[in-house]
Amino acid sequence: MLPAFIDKTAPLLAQIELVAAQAAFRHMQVGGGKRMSVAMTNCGPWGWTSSSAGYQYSRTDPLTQRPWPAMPDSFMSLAQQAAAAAGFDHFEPDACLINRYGSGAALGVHQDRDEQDMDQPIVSVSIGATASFQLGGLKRSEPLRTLPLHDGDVLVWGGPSRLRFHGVKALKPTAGGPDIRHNLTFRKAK
Ligand code: MD3
Ligand code: FE
Repeated sequence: MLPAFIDKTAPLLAQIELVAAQAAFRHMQVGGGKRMSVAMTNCGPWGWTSSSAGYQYSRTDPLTQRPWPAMPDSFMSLAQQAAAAAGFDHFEPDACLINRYGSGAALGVHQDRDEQDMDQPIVSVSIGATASFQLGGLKRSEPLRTLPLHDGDVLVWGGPSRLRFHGVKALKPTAGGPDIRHNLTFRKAK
């Protein structure tokens, strides 16, 4: 955990807007045709997608049939610096999933297991409103701990933590603060 690894997230937000101008945020469908409350887009060679057909990494955006926008250089260096600080040298992410949480948006408890090599970490970056993050163990039945994720926090999930169950409770923006939260997750998908 690298709390407040980043001191200014405004430049990241500007890059997110540039990505979203090319690959719009959308609410993907999950199991049984339910629409996710979190809106998502991607940048980098591979993008995570969900449809009635299931979850998969795709080279193209299903909304446009075009390749996902390039990963900004600043994203790549941030991900590599954070991974290195946590002991993962030579991290070469080929996917960056961008989640957007409006008021009330939540992410159900899940494992991230759509990537090929579980020895590669996932780097996550929190931007904007504070989230109530839920962290479990390696089995769904294990209890969940709740911890806040603040603007600028960066987490590196590697080794035995890579397959821990986790989720995000419904976003409750606080008065006077940002009312949206973004989260970047850098992955080696393939
Ligand atoms: C623990 N995102 O995109 S970030 C996801 O805040 C996802 O949007 C959340 O879960 C969000 O899949 C949580 C923290 C996080 C990200 C990836 C992990 C925790 C993780 C992978 C393995 C274990
Ligand atoms: Fe996840």
